[in-house]
Amino acid sequence: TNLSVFIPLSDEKMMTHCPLKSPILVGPITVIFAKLPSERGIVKKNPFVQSGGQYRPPHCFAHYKSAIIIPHRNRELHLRYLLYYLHPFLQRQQLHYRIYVIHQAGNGTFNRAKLLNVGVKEALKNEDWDCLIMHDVDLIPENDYNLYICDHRYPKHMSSAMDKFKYSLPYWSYFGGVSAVTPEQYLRMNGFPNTYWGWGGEDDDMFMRIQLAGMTISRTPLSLGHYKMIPHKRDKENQENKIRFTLLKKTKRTWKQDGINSLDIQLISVEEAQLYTNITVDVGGIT
Ligand code: UDH
Ligand code: NGS
Repeated sequence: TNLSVFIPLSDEKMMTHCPLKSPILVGPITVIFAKLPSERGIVKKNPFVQSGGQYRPPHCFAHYKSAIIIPHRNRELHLRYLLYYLHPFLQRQQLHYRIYVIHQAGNGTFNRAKLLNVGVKEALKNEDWDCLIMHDVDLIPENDYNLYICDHRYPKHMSSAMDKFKYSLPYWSYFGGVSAVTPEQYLRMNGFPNTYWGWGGEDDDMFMRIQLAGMTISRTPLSLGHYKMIPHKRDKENQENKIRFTLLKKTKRTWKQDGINSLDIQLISVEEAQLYTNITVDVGGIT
């Protein structure tokens, strides 16, 4: 007798890969900063986002795994708007993703690039991400064809058309705002500099190290790399870095010593909030 019985496959075994091109993209998005969304409201709108701000498409295997890394201090309202827009945006791209907010502890001078180094290091402890996306908190993407995935040839500059620069580039080698590197590209350029305190220059240093490491950049086409910046004033502890031009002149000599291989910080806490992983770090100060 034939004893074979019907064994139902678990959901996971039945699951196939997501389509190569997500069928639920909408293209241009209207971004407005009217009434501030509540955190509860955002959670309610994103029921499939798991603790720590992680998401996997529930009905198919994602092709790409991206970590979104946001340097942050004292920009709670910006963060709220970004989360409100970014979670649904990334879900429409059918990505496996997680949002990391890297919070600089204390009131010392801000250090964006060092916080990004911390974010990369911590994110890679969680998961073998194939793409690391560095994301300023005040930039909201306006087109979901701007895919939050890496270019495996070169580091990718994504915020190529910001509203404050009239939807074009301020200068050709601009690498600020939002960018994407693979872990391999990141290691090859020795990560980012730890030595830029205050505003300006660290993104130009990143651009230089990419070239010094024998790479170049790729860029999201200007027609898709549209971002709206949340208007704001200069932050208190992020004054213009007066020595940035001196530092940039030395990058060629310093990049191999200053970077992920010399990162020195005190991790204060790692908490899984509902909408993001909250990493607080003491990055020290100017020495
Ligand atoms: N950031 C914070 N808190 C701070 C400073 C910076 O969260 O106190 C983060 C945040 O993610 C921000 C990013 O670091 O988007 C870059 O900071 P920034 O101050 O350089 O960014 P932005 O270009 O503002 O938005 C510059 C101040 C306006 C000066 C105009 C000079 N042309
Ligand atoms: C350049 C800065 C960059 C900065 C860019 C845009 O001059 O760090 O302006 O700035 N480089 C140096 O200062 C060496 S913005 O208009 O967004 O304030 O990202």
